[in-house]
Amino acid sequence: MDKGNNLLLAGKLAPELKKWTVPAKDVVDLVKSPKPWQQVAAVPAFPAEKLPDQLLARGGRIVLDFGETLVGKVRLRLECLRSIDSPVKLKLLGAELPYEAAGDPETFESGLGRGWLQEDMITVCELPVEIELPYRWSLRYLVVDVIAAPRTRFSITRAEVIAQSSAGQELPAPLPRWDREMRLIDEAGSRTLRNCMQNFPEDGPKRDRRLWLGDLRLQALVNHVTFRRYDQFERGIRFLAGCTDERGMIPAAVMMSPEPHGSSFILDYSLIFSRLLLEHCRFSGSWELGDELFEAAEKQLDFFRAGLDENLGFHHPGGWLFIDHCQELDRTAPMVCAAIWSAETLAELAGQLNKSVGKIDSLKQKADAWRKALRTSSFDPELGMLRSGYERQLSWASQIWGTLAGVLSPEEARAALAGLPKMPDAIGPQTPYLMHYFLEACRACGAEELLENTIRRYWGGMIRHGADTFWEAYKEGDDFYTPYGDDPRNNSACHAWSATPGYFLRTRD
Ligand code: RAM
Repeated sequence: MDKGNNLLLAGKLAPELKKWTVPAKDVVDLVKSPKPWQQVAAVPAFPAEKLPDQLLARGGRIVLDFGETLVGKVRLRLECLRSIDSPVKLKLLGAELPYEAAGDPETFESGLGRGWLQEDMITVCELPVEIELPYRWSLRYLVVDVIAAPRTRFSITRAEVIAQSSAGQELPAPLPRWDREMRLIDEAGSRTLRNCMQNFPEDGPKRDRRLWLGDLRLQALVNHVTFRRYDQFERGIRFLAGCTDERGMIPAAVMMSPEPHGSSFILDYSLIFSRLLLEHCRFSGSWELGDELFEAAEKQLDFFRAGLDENLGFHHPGGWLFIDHCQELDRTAPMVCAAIWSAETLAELAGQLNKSVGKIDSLKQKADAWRKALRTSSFDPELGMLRSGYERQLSWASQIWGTLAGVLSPEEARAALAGLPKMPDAIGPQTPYLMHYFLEACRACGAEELLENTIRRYWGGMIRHGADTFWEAYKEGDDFYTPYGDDPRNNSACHAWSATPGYFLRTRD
């Protein structure tokens, strides 16, 4: 595989970013009380058309709601009836959620870095003026604080976001077969994907603004039933292939600057590359890319095999195993399952590409041997569930991945998945990423009713908390959960890996 050529071809697939203007909808009050999600609600005060009547002075504050979460550049027009005797200084804070808008960035200490907070200070010496921020934010709310002002009051006469996406503004038409709740869920998923579709498919347009393999595969599913921009997914796949390390490991993430390069390596993400590739070929109908990258995808199994002992027991081979953002999660069983799933996927891809029978059989044999070994070491016949690791930990992740890998039979899987919510001691999911795989497992074993109820409960829960794009981290009942220290303001509230319910709704028989 020619890495340079992959990067070259990825470069050629750079999209045109489509832009549209969205004026602020309402001026809102941020009201703190125990009831709303994260204890802050954005309550409409008056329509934004009335902004010009709102005369501002030092200490003034305006909070704008753009009516939906957008990615783009903020543009403000400031006017004053007379000339001004001193400059206007405004502090701006862009926020995806009310809690983020209500917080003071000065109190932000932990997590991934204050730099991710979308704040800025602008100074203007003459009015009227139109200011457009030079960089993009991901926001629904904009907080404008007047830090300094002339003696004469002034007003914001226009506030808008120049929104952008490679997928364009329009969201797909609603689903005729589903009710209002499901349509809202589907729409929020499509908006999430639209907002992540920038110069390349990003994981989250606020954070990390990076190409992550695990996110890309889930985005590709939603893309297939919505925007169908397969060119952008070929671009993503080629970036990943172009950034493999010297051993041939496909990176989990690609950073674009100063030159595209792999930044993190996660074994389960590398194993998922085969699935991303097979599905891309199937969705786009073009199998050449599959042919080109088959060997690179197959190579990832070697990195898994490095962790196997002579009895096919798996031990942490070093590096990062993800599965979910959850410290106490034992990843042994889910990792073996991810490898089985990957080998099965490669066998399927090999079949499609007319590879030799020997190649297909050897992949299937590997999957079978790993499946048998895991079943023998980790299946608990009394519970009908898979356990993981030395401590024989029970988790959602093991049942989910055990279903996808066929370590659990469809009947066992249906019972196990339905039983999980009644087992408080089983380690639960922390993110919509693992919850996506719960849905995928439901589909794989024919548990459609559970799938539907889960979408209504979990993704519908975010909608009921006010979401119009889906979040990176969501633990039902835990408003302030974050995988990053203890301040949820670093969480992304528009995150690719949570965009998938529409895929299941739109592909339902
Ligand atoms: C976080 C992001 C990203 C994900 C990685 C593993 O940094 O949420 O989307 O893929 O974790």
